[in-house]
Parts: sequence; C-alpha cells; structure tokens
Amino acid sequence: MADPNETTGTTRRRFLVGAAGLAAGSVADARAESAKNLPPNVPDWTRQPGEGVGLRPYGNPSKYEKDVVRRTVPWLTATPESSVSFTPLHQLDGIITPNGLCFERHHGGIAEIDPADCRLMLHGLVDRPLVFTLNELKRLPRVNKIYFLECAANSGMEWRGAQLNGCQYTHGMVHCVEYTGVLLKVLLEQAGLKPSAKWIMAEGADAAAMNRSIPLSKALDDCIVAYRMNGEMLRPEQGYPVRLVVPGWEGNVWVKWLRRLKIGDQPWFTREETSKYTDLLESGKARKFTFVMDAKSVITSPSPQAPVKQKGFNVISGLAWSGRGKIRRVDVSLDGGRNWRTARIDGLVLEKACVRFYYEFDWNGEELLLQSRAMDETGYVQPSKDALRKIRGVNSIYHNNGIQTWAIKPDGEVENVEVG
Ligand SMILES: Nc1nc2c(c(=O)[nH]1)N[C@H]1C(S)=C(S)[C@@H](COP(=O)(O)O)O[C@H]1N2
Ligand SMILES: [Mo]
Repeated sequence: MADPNETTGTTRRRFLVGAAGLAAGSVADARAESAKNLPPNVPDWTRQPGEGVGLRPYGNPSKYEKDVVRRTVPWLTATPESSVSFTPLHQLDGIITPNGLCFERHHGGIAEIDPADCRLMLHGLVDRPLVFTLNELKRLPRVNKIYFLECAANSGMEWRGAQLNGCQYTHGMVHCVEYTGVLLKVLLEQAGLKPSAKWIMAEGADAAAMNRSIPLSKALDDCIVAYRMNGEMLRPEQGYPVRLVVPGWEGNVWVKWLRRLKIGDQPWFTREETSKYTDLLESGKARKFTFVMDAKSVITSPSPQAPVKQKGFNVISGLAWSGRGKIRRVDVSLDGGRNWRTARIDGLVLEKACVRFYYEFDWNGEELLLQSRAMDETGYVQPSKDALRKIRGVNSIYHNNGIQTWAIKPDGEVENVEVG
C-alpha cells in the first residue's frame, strides 16, 4: 500500500509507535530527560511565569500539535493550483472541523479577493437583476447552520481496492463547520423569479471561474450564501469572502469566491457536470447530476495514522454523515462485518452534518477487522464496497460511500484492507 508522504509518514509512524510504548529505545531516553518535569518534581513551566498576553493576537495550537496538519498526496495531481489537501480526521474529535484544518480543493488556485471589491451578481430569468456588495449581504437576515461538505471524489482512489494508508487520505475530503450567511431564497425573492425559472448557475471569481447548475428547487430550499465559518470570516481557502452552501450535496456545487448567480430554464452542462462529476458505469453510460452525498461513515481512530496504543480498554471513534438528513444509527464491527454492535453517538445529531460516534471495547491483542456502517433517517444503509461495485462497476471516481475496513495487527499497527 502506498504511503503518500514517504518522509513525514515514516517519522510520524515512528513517533506514534514510540509514544504507544510498543517500541522502546530513543523514546525511553527522551522520557528520562523529561522526568524532571514529572511528579513529584516541580515542572519547568511552574517555576517561572509564562508568556504574557498580547503576543499572540491570533492564536495558534500548541507547538506540540504541529503534526496536526492538512496533507497532500503528491502523485494525485499534476499542479498544486488544481489539487487537494486532506483534513487530518485521525487527529480530530467532535463534529466541528477547525478552520485551518478544513480540506481544500481548488481548480485554479486560491483567489485572494479584496472584500471591498466583492460583488455578487444575480441575473437571467428575474424581474430585477441585482448586484450585492458584501456589506449588503451582511445587512440581510442571517442564519447559522452546521453542515458537512464532502467532495464527490472522497474515497475515489479506493474503487479498485485498498490504496491509501490513512483515513486522512481515504476519507479526508470532508469537513463540517458552522456557516453564517443569508438564505439564497431571500436573494432570489428580492430579484423576483420569472415563471419559467427552473435552474440556477453559480460561478466563482477564481481563475477556474468554476461553475455549476443547480435546480431551483434546491436553491429555494436550504442553500446559503455564506460569508462566515465557525464564527469568523471564511478562510481564503474556503472561498473568502462569499461561498455557496449547498447542504448534503457534493462539494463541487458549493461554489467558492461566488461572483454570479444566473437564473435559467435548463441546466448549462458545464465542464464540471459533464466531463467531470458524472459517474461512468460498467455499461459505458454515465450517471449525471448525482448531487446528493449518500450516508457514509469511517472510523477515524484507530486507523493507519493512529495505531492502537495499548491493550485493554480502547475507544473507537468515528464520523458519520448523510446528505439526505439525519444519521439515525451507526454500527461497528470488530470482525469484518460478521457481527455488528450499535455505536454510541455523542453530541449533536443534525441534518446533513457529521455526527461523532464511539465504541468502547477491551483489546486483548488479537487481530481485528474494524468497520463502521451508517444508517440515515430515510432507512438507507451504507453499503459494502462489493455491493457498490455490483451496481456502479469500477470505472467510477465519484460517490464511493462503501464500508471501510481497518485491520488491527497484534502490534497495534493499523492497515487499510478489504474483506471479501
Ligand atoms: N470557485 C470554485 N469553487 C469551488 C471549487 C473551485 O475550484 N473553484 N472547488 C469545488 C470542489 S471540487 C469542492 S470539493 C469544494 C471544496 O471546498 P473546500 O475547499 O472548502 O473544502 O469546493 C468547490 N467549489
Ligand atoms: Mo470536489
């Protein structure tokens, strides 16, 4: 199995295994060195005052957390301008993704937009074409909503078998944040829709001028023209200052650096909904407009980048989400899907948002095949990879929501595998 980040990957693995107490050596020396900070001694950080306030006007994580970062898979794309970096899911908990760790996917690099020059045009089949400034958008009634965003290509490298050794790489094209903005419906009402209006085209102001067609019914339902994430303004990577939020639908339609909304009576069949983001079946036919992200889940820890640290009591932690509504239940298997137990969901259970699940168990050092399986409120059950391949073949890139398997080895290491 390919380790996508050979150099950092190896160091990280050595560190994690060492910290796990599964390999002795240099880590033991390091421990002795730091024992002076352990009870009953008074540690260094208690002997003198720490840094005062004001020196960190915008806070960063502790220096000991510098390994918690987005990572790329160099061979996946030819240029960094049209590429992806992945959320370190194995190092996070709860349901909210910190802004600086949200995966990024751009087709033409990050547009650095001066908010004073930000304009959103609304035209086409409307009574009154409108142009909004950012301040005008902010003066309209606001909503706050937590939603997941998953790229349709998430897990896309795994269609033909286990590929990438880490949930960051297999599932890290997902994030879940709280958005603040104005419902798209409000803007459309201000412009006034012509009776023939049926579709809406959203276009970005980035170098890719990425655009997608969205049915008007969705635009009038729950789409948001958002300018804040997790309280602060959107990050440049996420479309500063304005992006479209299209709850439950594939990430590609969540147009970033939003500059234009055109209303029409039919879809535009743009590049991103014809040559890309369609699903080629075994028959040679392609599914088009596969907008909704079906229910999916993944165990984030333990996982290949987060090995098991000790025998005995262990916590399995994972994420589940569905583009069709709320997650109703998550099951966990320790034996590759032969037996299932219901996981414990902790925290918020919201529509089209991630939920956090846990399963606590005692590990006696035996080999395990860990799986999780999500069910949503429509009754839909996350399928096995083989069940998915029976319908979809292996030509696909997009919409792979099959059940993931992690093999736990006796030494605590974890590997991406498939079970027959
Ligand atoms: N303008 C614009 N919007 C865009 C893109 C882009 O390249 N340009 N990428 C799309 C894709 S393919 C995805 S998966 C999501 C990624 O959102 P994120 O970078 O916030 O994770 O943004 C979408 N919106
Ligand atoms: Mo995407």
